[in-house]
Amino acid sequence: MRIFSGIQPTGDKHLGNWSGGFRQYAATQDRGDDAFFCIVDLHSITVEYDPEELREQTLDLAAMLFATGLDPERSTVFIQSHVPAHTEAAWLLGSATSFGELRRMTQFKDKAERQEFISAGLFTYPVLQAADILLYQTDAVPVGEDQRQHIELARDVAERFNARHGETFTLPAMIAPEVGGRIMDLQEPERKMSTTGGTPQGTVRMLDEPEVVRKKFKSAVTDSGSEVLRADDKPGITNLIEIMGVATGEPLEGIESRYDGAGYGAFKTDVGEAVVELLAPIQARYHELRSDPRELQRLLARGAEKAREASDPTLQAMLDAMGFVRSEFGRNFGAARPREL
Ligand code: ATP
Ligand code: LTN
Repeated sequence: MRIFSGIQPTGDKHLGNWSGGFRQYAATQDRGDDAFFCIVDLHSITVEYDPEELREQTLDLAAMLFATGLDPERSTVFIQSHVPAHTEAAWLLGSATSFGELRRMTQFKDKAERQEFISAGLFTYPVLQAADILLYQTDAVPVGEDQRQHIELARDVAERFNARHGETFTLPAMIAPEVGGRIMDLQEPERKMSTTGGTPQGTVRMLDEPEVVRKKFKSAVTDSGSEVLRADDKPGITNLIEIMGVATGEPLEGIESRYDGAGYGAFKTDVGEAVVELLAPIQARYHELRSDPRELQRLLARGAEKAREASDPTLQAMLDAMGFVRSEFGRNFGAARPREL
């Protein structure tokens, strides 16, 4: 099965990203899937950013992807801007995406509210995401729940393109984890944990020191009552039970019965401890990998080579189908070569 997912290099990565992203990516290897993981630096320039930070954070994220379990022998990890097919395909797919579809995207509306300068790139962001996915004839996209609307758009665009120009793309499906597809902010459990849109105290960063992690869990907001049980009117405690479940792998019912009568205080301390234990080996591997940027660059260059090979046939098929002149006299469109003369 062909898998593709993307992750932004800007904004420190957090426990939500691990639960909806990293953890799922590593699981694809155990299933023997053919998987591509892309550091989407071109998406990160759609909001205000610092170029020097982007460069550093791109390598930070590469180290984090390997530290959380991706094996460069089994998975392809690469940087989006190293594969020009992504930007070419995004332009082509823009003609198969409607203004109305893009205007309905909730991520655009949320992010636009926080920007003084709302870039055209922020608006067309989901078209580039569709290009990312469709170029690889992707069967399944592991993401968190917040990406559902974007994956559905990619599917709609693929269907429209196939109907207009003939079968070109596989229709991608989304895979979200059954538990932990939407980890909530520890201070404001009505919104998702996020370094770009959450509260600093309610967001557990992958690189937070153990003491910081413990403190964040101790001060997590809980709900009225004292039962450790999941319920719609207990978003705080429900979130903590889910976090305990994904950190330890224990079924949620087991956690609830184990903490029957224990009270919120003891439970919060234990969830904090479980997360500290989860993060410790990841942080150690991360620091080791990050200390050798040359090796990271080498692995990423190899990933880009594999990604170029895998995506080029789709780009060629798109160009053929859309009516561009295909010539035997050298390059006729960007980095593309004619498929057959
Ligand atoms: P942030 O909100 O912190 O800016 P993001 O969602 O915008 O993060 P990425 O870092 O690219 O951007 O996300 C990587 C993966 O993490 C995506 O698959 C996304 O769905 C998932 N993810 C992000 N936040 C959460 C969360 N709170 N719970 C579960 N999964 C999440
Ligand atoms: N929009 C996603 C990141 C992303 C992505 C992708 C995810 C860009 N391209 C392709 C899956 C597949 C986000 O904000 N998390």
